This record gives sequence, C-alpha cells and structure tokens, in this order.
Amino acid sequence: MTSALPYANGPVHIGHLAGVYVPADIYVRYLRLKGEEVLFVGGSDEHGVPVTQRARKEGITPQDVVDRYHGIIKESFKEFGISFDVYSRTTSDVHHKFASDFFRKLYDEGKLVEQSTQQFYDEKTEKFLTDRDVVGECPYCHKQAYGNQCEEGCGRALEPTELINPRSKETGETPILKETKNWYLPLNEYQQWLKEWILEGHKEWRPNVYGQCKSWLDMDLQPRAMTRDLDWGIPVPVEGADGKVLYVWFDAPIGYISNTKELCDKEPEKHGSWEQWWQSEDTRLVHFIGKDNIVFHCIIFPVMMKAHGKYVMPDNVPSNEFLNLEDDKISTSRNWAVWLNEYLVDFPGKQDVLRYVLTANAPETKDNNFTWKDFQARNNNELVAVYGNFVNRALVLTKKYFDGKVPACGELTDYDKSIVAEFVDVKGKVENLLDQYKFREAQKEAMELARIGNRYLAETEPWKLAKTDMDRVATILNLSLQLVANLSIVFEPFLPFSSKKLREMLNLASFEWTSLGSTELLAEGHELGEVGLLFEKIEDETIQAQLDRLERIKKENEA
Ligand code: B3M
Ligand code: ZN
Repeated sequence: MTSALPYANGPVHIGHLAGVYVPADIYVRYLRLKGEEVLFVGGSDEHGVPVTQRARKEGITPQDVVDRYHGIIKESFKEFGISFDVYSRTTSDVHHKFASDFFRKLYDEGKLVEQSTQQFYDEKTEKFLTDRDVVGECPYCHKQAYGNQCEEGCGRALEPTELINPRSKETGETPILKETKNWYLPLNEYQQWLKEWILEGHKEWRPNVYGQCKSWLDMDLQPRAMTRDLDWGIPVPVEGADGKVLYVWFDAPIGYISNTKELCDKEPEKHGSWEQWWQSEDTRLVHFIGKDNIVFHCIIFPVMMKAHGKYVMPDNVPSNEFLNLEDDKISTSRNWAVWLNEYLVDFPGKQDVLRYVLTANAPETKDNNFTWKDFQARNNNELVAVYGNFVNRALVLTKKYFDGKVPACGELTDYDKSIVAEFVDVKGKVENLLDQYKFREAQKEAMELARIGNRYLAETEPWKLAKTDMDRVATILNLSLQLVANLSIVFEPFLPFSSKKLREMLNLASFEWTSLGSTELLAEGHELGEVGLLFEKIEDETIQAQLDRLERIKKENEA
C-alpha cells in the first residue's frame, strides 16, 4: 500500500488527511487485523518546483525547506496514527541512487527518446522555466493554468508551450523559447496496452478514476519529458546532461520503491526483500492518492514500470476528490486550512475525533465540506452520545452489580439472539464495504453496532431488573460487554486510539478481525480494567474559537 508522498514545502492539513492518509490507514489497519502481509509505504516528496518556490519565497535553500517540513509532516502523521511501515524522503541516498539507476536502465535499453525542443527561458533570471514556473491561459477551457496541468479548470495535463499568453511566475516576464535537449518517455507506444489494462481490465475502479483515465486514453498520448533544466533534483545520469535533473514526477513515485528498499535492507528478516513486494505476481499494489495525481499513478508511473520490466501494476488507485473548509477551497497560500500540528495543540488527545469526522465526510465520490459545527455535532451526537454512551453504561453497570467482573451468561432469549444476529450481519457489511474502499459507509456501519448496543440496553433495562432477576441482568451485561469488545475491534481501523483505550478498559489483550461477531471475547469472571470516558463533549466556546480564527484569516486575506 502506498500513499502519495506529500511535497515537503509546508505542513499537512485536514485535506491531506481526509483525501489520502486516513483512508489508506484504515485500509492498512483492516488488512493487518485480518492477518494479511502488508507493507504501508510513505515518505516526503522533496524535489520539484513547489519546494524551490517555497525556498525562493523564504530566502532559504531548498534543502532547508525540506529538512524543516519533512520533520513536521512525519511527526503529524505519527501523531494521527498513520501507521506507515516506512516514512522516508526522496533526498535520501538510497533514493537518489535507485531513481538514477532506474533512469539509466531505461536510457541504456533505448526506452527513452532524446529530443531537442524549444523551451521557455526567462532572460531576466537566465533560467529555463519548468512547467510550474509558467502560468497562462488553458487552451481548452481558458482558465488560468500552470504549464503542466490545468488545475483550476478542466484538469488536463498540459505542455507549457500550449498555454495562451504564457508568463514567468517568478518575474512576470514573457519568456522566450530556447533550445534544450531532454529525454522523453514515449507514452504513445504504450497507449494500446494501457487501454486494455485499464479500460478493459479495471472497470471496477472508482468512476472518477476510471473516467479520468478514459478521457486521457481517448486522446492521443504524447511523449512526456522525464528530465528538466533545473538545479534542484536528481542529476540526470547521462553524459552531456549537466544542469539537468530528473523530472519530479519521474523520481517521486520511484520513492515508493526506494523507500521499500530502504526498509527491507534494514530489516530483511522482518520485511523480506523489496523485490518480493514490487516484483512478484502475488503482490497487490494499491496507491492512495488525491484526484490531481491520477494521471501520474494510472498512466505515467505504470508506463515507467512497464518499460523497466518485471514490476507489478497497481491493482487499484482509490483516489478521492477534494475537501473544502467551511465551503471554501483549502489553500496553503491563503492559510485557509486546519493544520494538523495546530489542531493537536487546540485539541490534544482528540486525534480520533478528527479521523472520525473526516471519514464521515470523506470526499469519496464528490468534493465535500468540513465545518466546525459538523465536527462538534458528530463528536457530541455520535461519538459521545452513541458509542461512548453505550460503552460507559455497559462498563459502569458491570462495576456496580458485578464488581467489575464479567458476569455469567445464562440462556439467551429470542430477543438476545436477534441482537447477536444483527451484530454478525454488520461484520459482513463492514468487510464488504472496506473491500470496495467505501470507508465512509463502512464507518457508518460500525457506528450502527453501537446503536444496536444502546437499543439493547434501553429495551432490556437491566438497572430495573436488578431488584428482581440478577441472573437476567448477568446475561444482559455479559452480552453487552461482548458487544463492547466487538466495538473495539471493528473501530480499530477507524479510531485506533479509542480502540486501544477501550481495550485497556476491558483489559483485553489480543484481538483479531476474525473474532468479530463472537460473543465469547470475554470469559466469565474476567476482570475489567479502569473505566474512563471514551469521548468528551466539545463545548460551543471551543468551536467558536475556531470559527473566530477563520474569520480573522478571511479578513487578513481581504485586506
Ligand atoms: N507530491 C503531489 C502532491 O502532493 C506529489 C505526490 C507525489 S506521489 C508520488 O499532490
Ligand atoms: Zn483547462
């Protein structure tokens, strides 16, 4: 499993988490719980124009930029429980060598096409302009676009020379054309293969992913330059290529492989060899990405791997749409975001609340919206009032009537049995949804279990029976505790911190996905741990403070 390597040019925000890292982590945790052999590979993307632009803006070197943000990003992911097996960086020695060798093999085998072209050149700075250094009008939809992609408009990948009225982003100058030599990946030669592999072979991919691939493959693919005239990146390992580096979208996805290699070389007994992961037929490769990365993961990187030979192709590329914040597009430059490092300061210990809300609003099929009011409501009305409430009642009643020990389960009534049946049913539903990468619905089903539990207690009212029929109370609480134990399992992929807390309250050491649906997770007489609150109510003032912050930012932006 891989998740997109974020550019190390700024901290990560809720959009990153919702679009890529939380869904990837849910999926990985789910597979691990099922006992699958999984490797979850991440890392920072430290080359490319976004990094050099940031450096320019701050008056520091690109290396300073990536050193700072790699650390911040890595820490945020750790704090939010994104359970990478490896999180490295594309400036590592291992990666530089790996990507360089990868390129050299393609070059030596004649898989790349050498071409001299006229490229944009800014006479003021005496530099060639990379595609993201050039802005202008998209020739297709006429919105403002970067030289490599029309991000605001139609989403097409572009060549900078296609832009109408091109300008240098840095200086605003109209660039001139100057000749330069680069190496191209002839995507056109792979078009037929791509069509068969994706359009015939992967109809099950999400409609947004399949649709984007189709619109690409319906056009004629063009050779795409894999090198750039730039001084930040991996030098092109070819004679006569001074002043040129590998295209960032060539080296970054190779980072998935080189990071795997870094890990496997370090701990071969534990993880095997990188080739076992990347080059054996029984590997299932899945890339979690945002929608602006689809073409790179579905077309360009697969062609690179195909040209190189031996590599497995992605089995799925679950890509999300975008998340907005309070009805406005998240934007780093306008500071319109909830930054993960800042969230943790304002909401210490509440990682799972954010994970929950982001999954509940996951932009799986369309752009979606994060609002602080919804955040509060989902916490108070769902996590606290449904999940937390059920757990608390079951545990507190057991402490009260049975001294904190799991009571004996007597004969189940038909009603009890129907509750158990509903539980078992939910297991199948959650699995089915997770297998289809439908995280939002899967989490909803998991929450359904807590609702069933609440309903069970409300209808059986053990606190009333305590005066007359302690045997029945024992059965009801035994069953309730089994349901609580089930909840700790089913929520583990979604809310790992709370599941851990809950297991401590239950004093439950081991747990597996396969035992989901079981009513024998806790033996009679088993002693519960210390009971605490799983979730806490979030007050209006806390939410207001966040809204005020956004209001301030809005004013600053308008000023
Ligand atoms: N860094 C783009 C992005 O952050 C890019 C992803 C690379 S994945 C190999 O959107
Ligand atoms: Zn466009």
